[in-house]
Amino acid sequence: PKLDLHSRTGTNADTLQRAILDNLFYIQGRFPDVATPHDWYQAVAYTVRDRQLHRWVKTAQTYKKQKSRSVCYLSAEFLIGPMLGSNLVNLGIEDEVREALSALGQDLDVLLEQEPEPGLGNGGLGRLAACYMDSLATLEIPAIGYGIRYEFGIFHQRIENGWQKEISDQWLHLGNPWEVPRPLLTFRVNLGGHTEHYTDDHGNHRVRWEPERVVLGVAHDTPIIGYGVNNTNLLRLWKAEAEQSFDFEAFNTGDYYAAVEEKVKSETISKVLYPNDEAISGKTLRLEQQYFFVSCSLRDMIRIHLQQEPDLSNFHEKFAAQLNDTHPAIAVAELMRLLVDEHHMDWNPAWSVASRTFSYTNHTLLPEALETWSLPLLQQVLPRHVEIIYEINMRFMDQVRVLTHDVCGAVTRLSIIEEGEPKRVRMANLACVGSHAINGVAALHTELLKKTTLNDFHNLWPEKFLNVTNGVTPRRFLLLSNPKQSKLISDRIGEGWITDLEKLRGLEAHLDDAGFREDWRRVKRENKEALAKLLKERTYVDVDPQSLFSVQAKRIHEYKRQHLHLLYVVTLYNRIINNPNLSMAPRVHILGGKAAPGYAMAKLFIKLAHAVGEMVNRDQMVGDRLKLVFFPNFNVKNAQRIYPAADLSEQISTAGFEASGTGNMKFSMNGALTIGTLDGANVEIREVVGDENFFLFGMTAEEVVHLKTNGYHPRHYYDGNAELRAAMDLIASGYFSHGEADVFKPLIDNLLEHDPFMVLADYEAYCHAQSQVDDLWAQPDLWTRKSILNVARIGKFSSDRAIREYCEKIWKVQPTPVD
Ligand code: DL6
Repeated sequence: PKLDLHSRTGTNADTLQRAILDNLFYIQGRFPDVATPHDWYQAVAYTVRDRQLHRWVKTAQTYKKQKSRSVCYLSAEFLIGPMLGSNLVNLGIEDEVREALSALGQDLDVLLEQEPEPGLGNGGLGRLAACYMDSLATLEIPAIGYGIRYEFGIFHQRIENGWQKEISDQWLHLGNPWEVPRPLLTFRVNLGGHTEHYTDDHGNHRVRWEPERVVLGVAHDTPIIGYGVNNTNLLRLWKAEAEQSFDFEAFNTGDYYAAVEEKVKSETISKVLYPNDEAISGKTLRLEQQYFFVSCSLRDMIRIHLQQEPDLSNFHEKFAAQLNDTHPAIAVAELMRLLVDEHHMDWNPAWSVASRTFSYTNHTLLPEALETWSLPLLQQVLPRHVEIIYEINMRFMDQVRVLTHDVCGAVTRLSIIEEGEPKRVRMANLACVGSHAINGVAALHTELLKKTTLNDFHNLWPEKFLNVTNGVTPRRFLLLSNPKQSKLISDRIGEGWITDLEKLRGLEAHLDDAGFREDWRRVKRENKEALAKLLKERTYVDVDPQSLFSVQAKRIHEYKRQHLHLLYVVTLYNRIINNPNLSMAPRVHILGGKAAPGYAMAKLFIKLAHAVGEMVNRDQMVGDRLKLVFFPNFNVKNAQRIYPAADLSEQISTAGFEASGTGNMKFSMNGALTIGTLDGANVEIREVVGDENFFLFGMTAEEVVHLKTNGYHPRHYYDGNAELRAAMDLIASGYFSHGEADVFKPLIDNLLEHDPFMVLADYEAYCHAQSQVDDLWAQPDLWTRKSILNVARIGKFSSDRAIREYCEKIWKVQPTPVD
């Protein structure tokens, strides 16, 4: 009787129950007696997706009718994480689904565990794109995320004997209930070959690209629903397929392998995500990936535009396209090719359209991380684009010569083409030239961009530069991942914070309520108990949830300085060995993160973490005073269980190297205090939470540069600090590596001889800040107050705020609510 017969997509528990069973039968051909937890998970996922599709159709109709300007977020990575939990939260039907499932004898929490993680990104940049998709939908902004449907996402990290082993990620193996394949929405993408210039019947100069091969891009759509709204945007990912699966001629002549070769070669393009979070050079496949998704996306945008408009002269009024770093920067040349070669626009109006369409976000200052492609490689894969890039550059250089008078060689540095053998194409320069706005991802980062990496561009076009500090979605990283803290907050200040994170400020009024602080402590303890249980399951290490949990979870990189953290753990160990009765704050140090497979030093950090952990954790003398655990396979799913349990967030990169960081925001949002340098968004986090609620240490970005310029001698710090020396000597002695002193020699030698990220220079200040942490830990009630204040003041770091800024300052788009 309670069935909602009018709506196939109703959301009361009875309708949901019926829908789950229907999907189990009619989509999967299973029935309850034989259904596995994974079958049930899929049935629920299809049920949720139906409700999203319902809203999605309404959304598409609304956007079309209102001719809304749309954001197109072009990104080679979307680290979206598991979808079921967040979709339930955003649709607001978690309780109803739970009820429906329990009537069917199923437990939602068990089913949530069944979902494989779509690991379509490496880390910060990809996760940021996913947070932004959530906020765009929640803010009712018409948007499409365009990217690649990698068959294999970021590898799974397995630990063998302390070393990272990469296991391929077969996330699509059992099917993906969230996506809707669109086999008819395809584009043919040219690769290789040559160009032919000719004059058409009207005397116009035209160019034809005769490709060496053609690959099909097939759209796969994932609906992204906003929180508490009907707006459901699209994440459109492209899968590469062969144009024809078989070369029949080869097949008929008996050469079966040759016949399937083309298919395999074509599909390779979307086969695997490159597991590097820095630029990858010299890989033809990577360049093909970038071009492939950009070309499909732009042509899709053109297709949508021409459904409503007679021509492309106002394309930029319909779309704002954001280049998420330089990975999609070839879009500048591709849009010019499409407009000029295929749609026969003149160069100047085409350039005006293109440069008003694009804007570019930079995510790194490291010069070595800036993407460049060798000209011969580009020529081989994209011959027409090389011509177009030359044309863009020639016109740009003419402009530059006039504007700069080539003071101090600015022309050479601004050129899109880097001279050398071979010549290279600088993708950041192409992105800057082709965009009307350029932004960094934290205030400090943007300032440094203007002063250093993109200084010449800033001198040329100061008005193009602006900052949009990153943000993270509070739906996934607080409401979903920390239900207990969320409830505690909502019980006090209502639920408004979920879509207006500044409302968390209301918590400050409860700071003096001892009962509230007690509840706050209880929630943190329960979250730590849950993590302790998980750590035991995954690593077999017992940790005491009463200890201080100090966590560093992020990609492994020298600039992020996991080795500084480890040196401190070894220092604590030495202190205990030297003074067995030492009274200290009991600590559990937790590290997690993946290393790029070819990054030997980063992999050595992982080995060191395990080696030290192995000795420390089993040393009876140490007992519960100190533990070191490496949490394997850090990904979105695991992150959601780690953030809520952290007391201390380790954000210890060398100042001037971390563009922003977003983990720092997630930890703080979950009540952790930060120990950190003045780097990236740490600066702004400290500003809002208050200096007294943040453990600051280390050199500033300016001091780092100053020291480097004046000659940095790491040995000086080693010689001058007995504890540092003892920690390094212990590692170098082979104590942690079964007597094999060579294992960590590259790391120790590197620190003593080069130490490019000035670990030794910051060591003492770091240890000092850690002592301040201990002092505060000894005053639990004061710690709790500071933890509450961190949460209360973290509102700025919602991705909703960041997206609002992009909308106002760069994209000029307005919300289009869907009834
Ligand atoms: O802007 C998102 C994020 C920043 O918070 C980090 O500071 C920065 O390191 C990161 N960059 C990347 C580069 N990746 N790739 N591929 O993730 O971007």
